[in-house]
Order: sequence, then structure tokens, then C-alpha cells
Amino acid sequence: MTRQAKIHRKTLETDISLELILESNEESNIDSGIPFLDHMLSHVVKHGRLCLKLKCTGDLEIDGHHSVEDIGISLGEALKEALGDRKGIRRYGHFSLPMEEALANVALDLSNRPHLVYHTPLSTEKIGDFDVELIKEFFRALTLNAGITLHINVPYGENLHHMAEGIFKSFGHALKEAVSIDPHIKGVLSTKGII
Ligand SMILES: [Mn+2]
Repeated sequence: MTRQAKIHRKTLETDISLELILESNEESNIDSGIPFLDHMLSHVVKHGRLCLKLKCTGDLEIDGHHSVEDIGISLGEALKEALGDRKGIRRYGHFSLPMEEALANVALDLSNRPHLVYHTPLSTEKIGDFDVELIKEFFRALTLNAGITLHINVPYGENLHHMAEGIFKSFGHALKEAVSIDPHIKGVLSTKGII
């Protein structure tokens, strides 16, 4: 069964059309309006084996904040819908990804309990004209709307691009593991019987 979702979300700040397919090698098409975010999302889909079709028209004349946050919300909503009842999924995923001098550790639980832990040396710098602090905003919005417990740790690194890219790639790998189906799991992986 193909696990997928389509979201259309329009506000006075952004207009987003998004289609997500889990465990898919179908070609993605990502146009967030922000080239750096496109680059980061392309790593998530490649390493997460996802298909993402995204078109965002946002108020970039202000800055990237609304677009980045709203794409996080929409991607989170799509992930939640695509996961459905979460039966048979491995639920947990973790990955430690080296990117030259930087290390990005991501651990996640598709728990339906939103919680973001974000410990990185990244703060208010810019990569090109991209505000690095928006990376946290993106994952906060995604976590909240997808129902994920997500821990992102970058214990060390120097180059901003490497640290950012490491986070997104590592997230892709951890997500791929967590959404994958384990045929030995009957129902949901919880003693509560629901996640
Ligand atoms: Mn790069």
C-alpha cells in the first residue's frame, strides 16, 4: 500500500501545495522559493527515500520566516496523514552522520507526542541570505504537526553548511528507518496498543 498525503495550505503569508509519498523512488520536485531550503529538503528526500512535490509561494519580501515555518507545518501534516494508524512501523529511528568536520546525531520516535530537542552550535548566522535560526523553526513546526519526538544534536562542527546539511541528511536516514514496516510487528509498537 502506498503511504502518501496531499496538503494544500493557504494563508495571507504563504500558499503551499505539497505531496508526500513514503518509501518512494519517484522523482521529487521541490520549489520552496528559498534555494537553500530546497537544497536541504532535497537531502531529506534522497536520504529518506521520499518523494516530495512542493510548491510554496510566500512573502519572501519580508523574509524567509513564514515560508520556512509553514513548509514545516505542511510537511508535518502530510507526514502525519501518510503514516495513518502507524501500524507495523519500526517507529524509532536514529542516525549519526559525519559531514567532514561536523557530526549530526538525530534520534526520533514517531510517537504522536510532539517534542523537539535541538542542541547545535547554530544560532543567528546566515548561510548566504538564509537565516540559520530558521532550521530550528522548521523542525519545531514539523515535529508539532507530525507528532514526532525529535532530538537533534550537533556536538561539534565548524562549517555552517556542513552542520546544516548534516542535520537534514541525518534526519532523512532516521525517518526512513522509523517509517519502514517491520513484518514482525503486529499492530502498533506500543504496549498501549495505540500511538
Ligand atoms: Mn550542500
